[in-house]
Amino acid sequence: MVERTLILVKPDAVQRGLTGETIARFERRGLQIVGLKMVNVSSALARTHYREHVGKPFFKSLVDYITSVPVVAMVVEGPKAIELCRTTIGATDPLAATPGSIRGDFGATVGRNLVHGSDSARAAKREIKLFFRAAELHRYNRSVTRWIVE
Ligand code: DAT
Ligand code: MG
Repeated sequence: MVERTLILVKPDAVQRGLTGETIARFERRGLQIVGLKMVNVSSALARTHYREHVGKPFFKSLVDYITSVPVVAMVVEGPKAIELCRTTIGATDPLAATPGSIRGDFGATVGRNLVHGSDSARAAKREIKLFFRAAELHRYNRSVTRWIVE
């Protein structure tokens, strides 16, 4: 099942010069980047994007963090891309993230966990729309990619 998901290279990863490394992890997994740009996340966009966390004790610091430095937003496409990206990213708390995942290799604390990936088909659809217009997403011929689509 081919899916699309929203990935954000978050401020700490951008600041630490890990943008290329992060993008490469998804490419090497065999996923296709169909949209990519740098975005200054406004407070309004941050609050909408993270609306499920409104009211939690970390919400304000989460919004401050995601709006602090431009992020790199991308839409990634491939078979079961949502779950595949979540596995590539690793557990929310880098302490629990498997070594080999992005958070497991580069993260130390939950408040600076490097990457966002949508957690469901519903979330992916909503989040992609928040960050990209349809005209900013590009398909190209699947027959020249490495995917094997069941
Ligand atoms: P994920 O980013 O793995 O989907 P989430 O949706 O539960 O995790 O939370 C969104 C972000 O909020 C997460 O990447 C980091 C921050 N966060 C989550 N739980 C937290 C906590 N207990 N303390 C501080 N920040 C937290
Ligand atoms: Mg989440």
